[in-house]
Amino acid sequence: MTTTPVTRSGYVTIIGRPNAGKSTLLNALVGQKISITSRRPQTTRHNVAGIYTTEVCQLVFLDTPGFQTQYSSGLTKAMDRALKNALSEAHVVLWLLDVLVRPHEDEVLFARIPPHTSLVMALNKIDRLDNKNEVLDSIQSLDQVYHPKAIVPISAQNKLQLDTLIEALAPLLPEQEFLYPEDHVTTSSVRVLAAEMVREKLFRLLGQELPYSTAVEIETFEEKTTLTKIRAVILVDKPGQKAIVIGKDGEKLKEIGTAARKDIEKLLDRKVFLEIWVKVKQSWADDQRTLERIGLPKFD
Ligand SMILES: Nc1nc2c(ncn2[C@@H]2O[C@H](COP(=O)(O)OP(=O)(O)OP(=O)(O)O)[C@@H](O)[C@H]2O)c(=O)[nH]1
Ligand SMILES: [Mg+2]
Repeated sequence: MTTTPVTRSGYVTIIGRPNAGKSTLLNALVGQKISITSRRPQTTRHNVAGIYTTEVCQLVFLDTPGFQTQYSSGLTKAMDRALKNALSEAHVVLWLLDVLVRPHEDEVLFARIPPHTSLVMALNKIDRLDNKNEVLDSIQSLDQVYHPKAIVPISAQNKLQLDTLIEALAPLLPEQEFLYPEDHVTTSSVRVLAAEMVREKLFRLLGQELPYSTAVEIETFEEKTTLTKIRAVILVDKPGQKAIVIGKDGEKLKEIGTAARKDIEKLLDRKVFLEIWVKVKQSWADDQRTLERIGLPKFD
């Protein structure tokens, strides 16, 4: 007689402060870039699902915008709504902390975790520690304050201890059939992923010069026989910002376009023709319709 093995499946919502490494972790787990990352805080704006499947379990990780209370605009409210939605789906909450950053605002974030969910904490960037024993003190104090099911020191960037993290998370998921087909790695559409790749290059190539209020919309996405033709629009708030994005003789925009095209080609595994325009749209970050078009949920 053969018995079917018990399968577990569910949502693991990754929360934490901006820059903790949430998106880097998601990409490391699924082995593909599906969530954009950068040195600047507040890179992620909406929830991205990354699916990790083994023979007996499927963990659906939800990457969320970093939690902050410093800024407030239509955009940050929509980002906060995205975090709330992801928390309401969670079977397990994975709270990611930068091992080198002293906590603040953490009680506020902790209070957002729904009471019925299991909490696991991960201390990221251990590759940057000189003395590995330092992490033991942090583990002890976090354990006393938050009583999580587990605390795992990891390095998302160097893929250290990710198996240990999966082993801590998997038993906390409900016994049920897989939620998604086994070969799926994300639920994001290619259109959304393409827009995100462009936004990542903006973050990376403009650095501190990048105006916070920048968004990317895909206007057309056409699958031709030999290539995919994409027309993207970068939205900025003011004419001066348009000049920054375009750069001298259009050099900056060209660099952004080339880098983004390469990433999109890797993602789609085919040739891409990418055309990018920059448009000034004042106060787009407070405009409900624009926010919805770039994939953010409604806010009140
Ligand atoms: N040294 C080191 N750097 C890391 C590690 N994980 C992430 N980083 C870096 O930390 C920065 C922020 O990473 P992200 O993954 O964008 O952080 P995030 O938590 O998604 O940030 P937001 O989307 O802004 O909330 C990037 O420069 C990463 O390369 C790690 O394990 N070690
Ligand atoms: Mg992120």
